[in-house]
Amino acid sequence: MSDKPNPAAQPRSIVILTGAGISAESGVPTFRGPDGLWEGHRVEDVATPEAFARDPDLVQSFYDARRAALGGVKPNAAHQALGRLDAAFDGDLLIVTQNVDDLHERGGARRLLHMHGELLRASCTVCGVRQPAPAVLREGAACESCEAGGTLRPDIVWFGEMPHGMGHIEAALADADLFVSIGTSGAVYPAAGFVRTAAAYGARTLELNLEPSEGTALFDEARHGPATRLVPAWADEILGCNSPPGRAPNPD
Ligand code: BV8
Repeated sequence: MSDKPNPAAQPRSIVILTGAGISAESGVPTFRGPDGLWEGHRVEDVATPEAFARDPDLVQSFYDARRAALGGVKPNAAHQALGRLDAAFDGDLLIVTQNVDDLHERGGARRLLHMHGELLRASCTVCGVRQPAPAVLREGAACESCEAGGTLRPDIVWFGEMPHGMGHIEAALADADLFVSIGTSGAVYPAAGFVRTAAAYGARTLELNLEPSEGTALFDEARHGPATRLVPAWADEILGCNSPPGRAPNPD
């Protein structure tokens, strides 16, 4: 039996996992839309080291286009609600995002970890140092830190590559008494397994998603609808501004 206090009342340590669904209402395409294509590409053709080795131009152009598109999108009410929660919640909080856009930062999140990398960063193909990305990588950009004249690739974790920050994430999951998954299909590991890890350490688990994810049965509770409606309401619950759905507000 977990010795953690009932987090439904007031969690003291929260881990939040977000996926493409939290940015969908900002106009950023999700990965597994109805046509199964991702901005006109098969994932295997643009999001693997083999694809990059086979056709670096195609892969660099794909990420250059997505980097350029960031200028045309803005954080939505869900990003802003997590920014508000981050500023006001005085317990431990870690927002782990699978997303590579910068909408969480622009929405005010600070305690944030991009486990799949960031569109606005690049890494050196020789020394591996992660650094700010120039607007365009396709024409070839030199690494700013190594003498070996390494060229830059997108700082994106492709399939088959190790996600960033796994030690930090695992420690946070072990300590969490509440794990919340927002806007992710639960299709990609190791992120899709975080709910099991958190539950095994005694955390309460909550899914906020447009529709049931592949792992929805693993959650103690699931609420389905658009993130811009569910996330602000949930953040207000945590900050004590309103009661969870289905429960009468506290009489006193
Ligand atoms: C690794 C690049 C080793 C970034 C991405 C067989 C079984 C199990 C695992 C594997 C297997 N074979 C291979 C693997 C491992 C593999 C994997 O999981 N493959 C899957 C396909 C089976 N994983 C890896 O290779 C990972 N690395 O395993 O390394 C390792 C690991 C740990 C420790 C040691 C060694 C690397 C994975 C990262 C790959 N990179 N993309 C980029 O270009 O952007 S993954 C890609 O999918 C994105 O990063 C994205 O984050 C991720 C998950 O997608 P979602 O974010 O969930 O998006 P999706 O479209 O799927 O779903 C959106 C959801 O939002 C939907 O549910 C929808 O209903 C909802 N939604 C939509 N609108 C809204 C909404 N919700 C709320 N409101 C709305 N308005």
